[in-house]
Order: sequence, then C-alpha cells, then structure tokens
Amino acid sequence: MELERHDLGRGAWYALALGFVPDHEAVMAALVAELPLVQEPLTIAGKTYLTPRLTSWHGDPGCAYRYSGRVFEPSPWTPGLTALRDRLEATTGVRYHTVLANLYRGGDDAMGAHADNERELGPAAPDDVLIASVSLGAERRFVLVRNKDRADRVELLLGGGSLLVMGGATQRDWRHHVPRTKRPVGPRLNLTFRLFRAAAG
Ligand SMILES: O=C(O)CCC(=O)C(=O)O
Repeated sequence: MELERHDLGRGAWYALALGFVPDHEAVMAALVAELPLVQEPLTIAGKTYLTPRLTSWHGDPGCAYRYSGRVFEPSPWTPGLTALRDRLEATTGVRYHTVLANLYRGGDDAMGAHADNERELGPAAPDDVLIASVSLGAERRFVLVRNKDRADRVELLLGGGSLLVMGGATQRDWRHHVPRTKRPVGPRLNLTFRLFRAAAG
C-alpha cells in the first residue's frame, strides 16, 4: 500500500492510499454492530438540528473534545477501533489518541463544510494538524475548498478501504465537506483518527 502525497501549498498537504482496508465491507459490518452510533443534536445560531449522519466518539481517557459549543467525552476504544488504530500505527508510525466515527446511511446523509482546527488537536493546531481518515463501504465525494479562494478546490472520491491523511496547515487554510448525493448509494462508515495535543505531551 502506497500513500501518495499531494502538496496544497503554504504547508498544507494530503496523502491518499487505496486498499488500506481490503476487507472493508466486513470491517464496516463489525464496527456498525459494535459502536454506539447515534444521531446527535447540533445547535447552530440558536436552532437545534439532528446531525444528518450517525456518530460515535472514542479515545484515550481524558481526551475531551469541544465541537459546536458542546464537550464530548470519548467512549473507550472498542476491539474493532483498536485493530484499525494499530493498523494505522504499523503503516504510518503514528499512534492516534481519538477517533470520530461517522455513519452515512445513504445519499441524504452528509457532512457540512468545516475544518478540524480545534485547539485540542495535535501536533499543534491550527498550523499543524494530523488526521487519518479511513473510509469503509460506499464511495462518496470528499471536497477540500481553500478558505481564501473558494474556486481553489480539490475533489476526491473516497472509496471503501481508502486512507486519506491530511496534515500540516490543511485545517488552517482549507475546509472540507462530504456533499449529499441524489445518486443511490449504500452506507459508508468514515473514521477520522486524531492526535490530541495534551496527550501528545
Ligand atoms: O466522512 C468523511 O470523509 C469526512 C469526515 C470529517 O470531515 C470529520 O470527521 O471531520
């Protein structure tokens, strides 16, 4: 498996590898059975919505995370998540502290434009954030848009079993999203493994 690195300028980069999880459908089925995936409420400008996807947050003890005005305490690592974290460590040499699981049940489920730039994230948010994103199940579009020039965008197709690593200043200078699609698509489970600054020391 080869990670192909792409430079986004000003210290931002991403790297993509296909076939990181060859048995991705089986791994996804096991994780969906294992994880306490729920549709979380999300408050934006005083209005509360349900997230258009199911989520579950896991990590080392003490890795609390702030997102959209809420504090999330991670649930413990599960056997399936630990196996993927260990596989990532063997491939990339990095041991991640937390993971956010997102289950997109179909084309109506999506992720709005955002950057993972919270100050808790390591090695040193926002200038240097390392995120490993593992996709299982159906292929979905993943779009990176530069903050200062929205015409500057990169569209990736994240197929089942792929690994996308975003690093350096990508979370400072770019936002990313997973758009809705009218195309009939099956479920997709995405796992974003993150470094937690305090845990990294
Ligand atoms: O589903 C994806 O590929 C993206 C997930 C994501 O952006 C996130 O967890 O912050």
